Amino acid sequence: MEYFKNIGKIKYEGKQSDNPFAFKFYNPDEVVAGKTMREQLKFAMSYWHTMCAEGSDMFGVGTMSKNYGATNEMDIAKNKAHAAFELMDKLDIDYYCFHDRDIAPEGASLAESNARLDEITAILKGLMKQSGKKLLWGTANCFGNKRYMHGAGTAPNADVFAFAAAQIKKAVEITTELGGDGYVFWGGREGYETLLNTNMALEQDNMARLMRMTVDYARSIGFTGDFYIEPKPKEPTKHQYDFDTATVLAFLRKYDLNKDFKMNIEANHATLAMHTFQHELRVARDNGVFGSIDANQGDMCLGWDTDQFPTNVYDTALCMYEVLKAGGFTKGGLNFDAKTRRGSNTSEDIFLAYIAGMDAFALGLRIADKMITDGRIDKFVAERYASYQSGIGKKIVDGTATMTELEAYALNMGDVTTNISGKQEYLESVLNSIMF
Ligand code: XLS
Ligand code: CA
Ligand code: CA
Repeated sequence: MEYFKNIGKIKYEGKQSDNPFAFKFYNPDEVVAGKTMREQLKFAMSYWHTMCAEGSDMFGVGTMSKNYGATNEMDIAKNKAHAAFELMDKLDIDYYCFHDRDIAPEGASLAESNARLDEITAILKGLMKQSGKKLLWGTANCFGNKRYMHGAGTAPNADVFAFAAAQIKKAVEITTELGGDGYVFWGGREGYETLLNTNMALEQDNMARLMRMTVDYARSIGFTGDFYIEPKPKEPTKHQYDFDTATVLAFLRKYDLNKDFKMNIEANHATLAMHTFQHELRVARDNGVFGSIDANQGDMCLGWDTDQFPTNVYDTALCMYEVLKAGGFTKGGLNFDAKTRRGSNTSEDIFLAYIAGMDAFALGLRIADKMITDGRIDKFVAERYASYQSGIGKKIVDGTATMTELEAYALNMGDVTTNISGKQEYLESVLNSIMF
């Protein structure tokens, strides 16, 4: 059965093409910065937005159907799996990501939910074998069901914690069964609405306990992928514990989990935390925890998580600059955690949205490579810090300078006589000249 009948395989046609169903910048086999674009970008499809989300919001019902011609919920799930692989094949996407509840609907009991997961996992495994597609990461949806209204790992009720642990155990098992390269923790409802009812210390200790148990269990059953935490400052809770990369790093270090986890950085979550996407990536890179990316963008005029397909090429260029500087992806990749707008309600729109996002990242990669070979920006930054390469600066960096020595140096100097311009506007124009 073919689900997207009027759409064929999307091919690269180059930027002169006006065929909406063609890539203009993403040429999978072209080598950019030493690897093929396919290897550099490692695109993934998000099962939840692409295969499941029907466009509902808090003011209205869905505008698209994701039933794939079936009526019974397990038949829908089966058809969905086949449709997902057709879509990935047509878009030439090699990876996918899912929550447990995206692939199989929750049953009346945990045992039934698990049996449903086994049934769909077997189908996905077969489809992966046929197509060569891979699982970038799996995760558990520990936020949608009402039992998680006060959180999962950070719930005040130990029974909820136990249920979440059981759900995560199964999600880790199916991720392992499918050869997943990663397992994600996203905070879901792990945060709080008011400190008047919250024991923040216990909640965070418990979250760390759950993460430690998950890592130990996953390794014991042969999971060799990476673990990720995905920072987000707010939504659904007022305050999410995994606020941003810096906050998550402090948490991981406190609980001695920093060897086990890397970051999954989402663009829209960065801007919700009042950071740029590049900032979050830089913090991760500088601290050796850069892992994977949820590619999307927010809306400058809206303060919530709109999960739009990424089309802003400045952002994708600066993102790919960080990725290249980090040495490229290892087990991570670019997962389109993005959905079409509610008004873009046809399956053609989904294809057009992926093409737009993939082309925006392909452009970003091409520009990032040019930024690095052009060298003006890197050279400027290196020269800006040149005073740390000799004399007193070198002593500071080497850790041999003392306060007394620095005082003597400053007294002798009188005052600082040279302070070179930061040239922000010039650098922004350099970036434009590289881009256009
Ligand atoms: C929600 C998150 C979520 C994670 C996976 O805002 O982006 O979709 O990526 O649970
Ligand atoms: Ca995400
Ligand atoms: Ca998001």
